[in-house]
Amino acid sequence: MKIQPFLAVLPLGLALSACATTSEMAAPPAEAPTARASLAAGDGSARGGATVTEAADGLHVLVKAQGLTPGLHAVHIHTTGTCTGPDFTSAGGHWNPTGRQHGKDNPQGQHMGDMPNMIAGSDGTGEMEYVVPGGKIMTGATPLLDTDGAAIVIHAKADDNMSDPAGNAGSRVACGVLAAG
Ligand SMILES: [Cu+2]
Repeated sequence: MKIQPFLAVLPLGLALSACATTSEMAAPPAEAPTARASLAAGDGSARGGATVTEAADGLHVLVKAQGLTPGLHAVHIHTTGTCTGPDFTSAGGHWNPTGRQHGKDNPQGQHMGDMPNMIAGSDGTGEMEYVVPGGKIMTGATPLLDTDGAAIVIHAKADDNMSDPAGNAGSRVACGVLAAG
């Protein structure tokens, strides 16, 4: 007598899980996780923004900047999500969860936070797009937004893509804290 209700429940449970799987497959893909930052200079004036979107191949980073001196500027993901002006040393070093040295041209490189230089035009605006291979925003072994977060930093000079730990890129002229959403 006690076995009968149990047997009656089992097929129902299977039916429910089959239903859930079917609706999961039919539903559109979940919205990709994103993180955004508003960039500001040491005096608080706006310097543009950054968007990070998680995809199968890694983190797609798009930085759109304004108010820069024309020429090349290093752009990095720094390891701490704190932007205290005017020097922004609060953002720490480059995001480097894999313990590498700096620079794509460094045999011991590179940091996950290393990205290509941005070219600012004569109007002071510039764009930089890059994919951080294997990066995740909130999940995995090396989440971008770990307990102390992360920041996007633009430097006064170009990154030489080699010198450890920071590419000889000079002072930090803009910073933005990355936040999910
Ligand atoms: Cu930097």
